[in-house]
Amino acid sequence: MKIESTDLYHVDMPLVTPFETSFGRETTRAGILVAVHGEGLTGWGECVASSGPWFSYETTETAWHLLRDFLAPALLGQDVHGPEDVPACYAAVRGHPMARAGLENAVWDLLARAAGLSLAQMLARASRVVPAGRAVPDRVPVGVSVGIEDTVAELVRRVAGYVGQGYGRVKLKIKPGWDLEPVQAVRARWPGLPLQVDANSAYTLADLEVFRALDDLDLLLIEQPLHHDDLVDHARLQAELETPICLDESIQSPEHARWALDLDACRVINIKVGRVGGMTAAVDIHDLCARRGVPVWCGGMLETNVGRAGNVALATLPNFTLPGDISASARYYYQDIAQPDFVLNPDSTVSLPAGPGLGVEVLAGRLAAVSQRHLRIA
Ligand code: OSB
Ligand code: MG
Repeated sequence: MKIESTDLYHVDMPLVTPFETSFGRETTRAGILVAVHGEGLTGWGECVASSGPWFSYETTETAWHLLRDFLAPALLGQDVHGPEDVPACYAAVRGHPMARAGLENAVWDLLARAAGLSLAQMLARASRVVPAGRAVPDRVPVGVSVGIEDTVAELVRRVAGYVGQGYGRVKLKIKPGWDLEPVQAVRARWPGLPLQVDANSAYTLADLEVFRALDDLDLLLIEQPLHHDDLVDHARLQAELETPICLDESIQSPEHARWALDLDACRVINIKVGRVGGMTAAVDIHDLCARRGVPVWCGGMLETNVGRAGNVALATLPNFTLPGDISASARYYYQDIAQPDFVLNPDSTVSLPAGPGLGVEVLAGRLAAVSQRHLRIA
């Protein structure tokens, strides 16, 4: 498949519910939609870099720069046989995994559509641990990630709303000053609820007492408690806790995943396809963890239905044994730029869309309405 052109769309979309983490509150979410064209077909990818360098150093501006000046030009005119040929086109580029993932994932969609396969089928073929003949699941287990609220009462009300909608697993964002009290309140109200917390790197080893107390609350995992770039202190903390530590920010490549497991810095990994540089690396991390008996789950970055469809497909791989941060479309945006929407099934799953590739179609009018700029690289 010869890559004939690439389109970049810088979007900004209002969130249905503002989302607050230890690094701040977001009321809108920026991103870059990437379209690659070849042989009359189009594939879509979503770059999840946000407006500021908070979750990672990447921003929509740095990703735009990388995509416009380095990544899309390197891919232009290339004859791509498999998605794994894409990272090879720009092997010399260091870092910037979210920018790379936006483009690589668009090629996955393009090649899946060309082959008449769903993305989930393509991913199963790429994995080295999926048994031959395994049927692709038609749904994946999901949960909801709940931001920091102004009061514990508001948090409990928010969680009650999601539990009422049918979410069977809840993740609470924590930060110093917003940890034991809200988590204990939610645990007291729902003693059997599968519950986990995410600190987004807001703590240090000096906070050991907070983690000892969280250790008693029967949590599924504690996500990214310490520095975003750290593995050593996470290993020290894991040695003190029964609850598995799950790394998010610290794992930006398959190599980071291997180092983290070798150090026992975590016992679960949150795989975000953007954070690790694309589907190829995501499958590699999935396979590594499967071989080592370490569960993984699919993280989210408040994606549109384009990114969400990719996450749902990824989460069909067999070692995604914990529910993903893949909530229903209505939890994020009033009007998504791609359709169909994802809805929550009564068993706290979302279903895979039908059709080849991602299984969602971008609506040009809706995309134009939320696009701040558009660039064609041809
Ligand atoms: O740390 O998992 C995170 C959103 C933005 C940045 C970081 C994170 C998140 C989420 C959102 O938790 C999960 C979702 O998309 O539902
Ligand atoms: Mg996280």
